[in-house]
Amino acid sequence: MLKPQESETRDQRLLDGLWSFRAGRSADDPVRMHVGWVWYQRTVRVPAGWSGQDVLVRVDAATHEGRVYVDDALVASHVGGYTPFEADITGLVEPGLTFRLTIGVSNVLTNETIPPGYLETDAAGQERQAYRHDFFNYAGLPRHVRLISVPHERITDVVVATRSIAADEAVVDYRAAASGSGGIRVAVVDADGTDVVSAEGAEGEVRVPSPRLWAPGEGNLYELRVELVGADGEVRDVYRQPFGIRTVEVRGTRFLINGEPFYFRGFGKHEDADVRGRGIDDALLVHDFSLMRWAGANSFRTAHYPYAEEVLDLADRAGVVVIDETAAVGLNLGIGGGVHGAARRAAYAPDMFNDRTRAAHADAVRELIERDRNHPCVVLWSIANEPEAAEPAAREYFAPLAALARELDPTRPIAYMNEAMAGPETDAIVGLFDVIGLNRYYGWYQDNANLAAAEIRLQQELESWARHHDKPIVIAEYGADAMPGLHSAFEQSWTEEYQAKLLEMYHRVFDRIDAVVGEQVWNFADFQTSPGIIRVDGNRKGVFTRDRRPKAAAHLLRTRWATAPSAGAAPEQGR
Ligand code: GCB
Repeated sequence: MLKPQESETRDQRLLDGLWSFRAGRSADDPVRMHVGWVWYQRTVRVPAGWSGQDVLVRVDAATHEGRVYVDDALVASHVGGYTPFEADITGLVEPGLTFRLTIGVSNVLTNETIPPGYLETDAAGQERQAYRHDFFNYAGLPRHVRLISVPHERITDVVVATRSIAADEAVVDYRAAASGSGGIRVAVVDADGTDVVSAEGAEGEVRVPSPRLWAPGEGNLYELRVELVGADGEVRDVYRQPFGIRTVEVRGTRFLINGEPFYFRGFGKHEDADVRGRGIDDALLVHDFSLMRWAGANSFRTAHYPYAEEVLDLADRAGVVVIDETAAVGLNLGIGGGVHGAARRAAYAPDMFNDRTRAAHADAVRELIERDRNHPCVVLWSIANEPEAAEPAAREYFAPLAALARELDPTRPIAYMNEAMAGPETDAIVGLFDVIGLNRYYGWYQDNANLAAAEIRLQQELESWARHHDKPIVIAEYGADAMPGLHSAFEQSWTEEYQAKLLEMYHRVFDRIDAVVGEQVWNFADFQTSPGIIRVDGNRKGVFTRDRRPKAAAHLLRTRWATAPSAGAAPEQGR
C-alpha cells in the first residue's frame, strides 16, 4: 500500500489532534483495562480545493480491529493492529463541506488473531484480556489518520528492488500499478534532484550509472518518480517513491549487504514511552535514533510488530538496518510472562492456533511486506517471535507462511525468532528460513546470578546451532533486567552492574563463534507490560530507562560498538 504524499496531483491532511472519545461500555469502566470497542469521533472539513479529486480516508493503525464510518455509513473495516487501511469516500463527501468521521477500535485478542490472546472472567465477574506476549496491550489509534486527495485515475502501487550492483552501474527493477487507462513513465531522480535515467511501461528495469549505494551508516536515497500519462499526453498522477540501491544476500554463514559481510549491532525495541504508550511521537523517534547512534548501534528489530512507517523512513535516511517483524508474538503455550516451561497441550490444534490463526498470520505477513518492501533499511523479514517450534505441526503451520513471504519478496532473506525450548536438534521449522534468530536468557531466566555457568551453557548451545545448521546466527535477544540506581559489588541480579556484566559475558561468547553475525540486546529501553510478579512497573531490560537515561550497560555497549571499525563490520572476532 502506497504511503500518502503530496505531489502535483496529490494532497493530504493529517487528522491529528483531540477527538471525542467514548469507551463502548459503562462510564465507570476503567479505560486502561477496558476490553472491547472504543469510539473516536470528529468533524472533518474536506478542503474546497479538492474538487474533481477522489477523497480517501486512511488509518495508519487501529489496534487491533478498526471500523470507519462517514456519517452513518460504514466505509472500511480491518483486522490487524499495526498495518494501515483506507477507504474511498468520494461519493459520500463534498469539497468545502464537513462530514462526521467515526472510528471504532476493538482491542480484543483471541486464538485467531495476530497477536493471539484470550478473554478471561475474574472472580469479580470482570472480563479481562489475557495474552502471551510481554508488552502492554496498548490499543486504539496510535498513529496518524489522514484525509487524502488523489486523482480518479491514479497510481495504486509501486515496487522497486535492486537486482545487481557494480561500481559503474546498478540494475533496478520496478513495477507500478494504476487504475485507469493511462501509461506509466518512470525516472530515477538522485539526491540533487537530477533525473539520471528514465523508462516507460508499468514494469521494467532502469540502469543507474555510478550508483551511490545505500549501506549501513550511509542512507543514500534515490526517488523513482512515477507518472501516469493519459492518451492525450497529459500527466494524470505523479508519485515519488524513495528507494535505496543495495543488495542483501545470505551466503553460508554470512549475511551480506552489498556483497560485504554485515554484523548486526543494536537492539530489540518497542514503540513505548511514558504517557503516550505506543503513540507516534516525532521528537521521541529522533531522540531514540540519536541514542542508538551514541551507543554505536547500526540496527534494530521492530519487536514485536510493524512500527509506524515514519520510523522506517528515518531508518532509510539514517542508514540504520532494520529487521522487520510481524505481530505474530505469543504463538506459544510454554511461555507465560517471560517464564518458560513445557506446555501441557498442543499449540497448533483446531481449538488453539488453527487454520484461521494461520490465515490471519498470512494477512500479517502480506500486509507487512506490501507496506515495507521499498524501504532499503529493511534487510530481513521476521515472520514470528518465539512461536512453538518443536511440535511437528509447527512445520505445517509455518511452511505456507515462509513460502508466502518468499513469493511476495524474493529479494530479502526471512527468519523467525527462536526461543530456547526448540533447540538446534528439535526445531522443526528452522530449515524453512535463511537466518537463525535466537532469543537467549542464560544468566537471567536460567542460571540467574551465575554468569560462569551461563557462559558455559551459552557457548555450548551456540556451538551446537553452528554445528547443525549452515546459516548465519543473529542473537536477536539477550539481556537482563536492571533497576536503575541499584548497585552491588557482588554478582547480584537486578543491579546495573549485573546487567552490564551479563552483556559482556555474551559478547565474549559471540566473539568465539564464527557463525554469529549479529547481537541485538533486549531491550533498547524499559517498557510497559501487563502487571505481574516478575515485572516492576514493566520490563526493566532496557539499557536505557523508559525516559531514555543510560544505565551502566549502555556505556558498556558504547565502548564495544562505537569503536567498531565501520558501520557494518564485525567486532574483533576470533575468526
Ligand atoms: C522474550 C520475548 C520478549 C520478552 C523477553 C523478556 O523472549 O521475546 O518479548 O520481553 O523475552 O524480557 O522476557
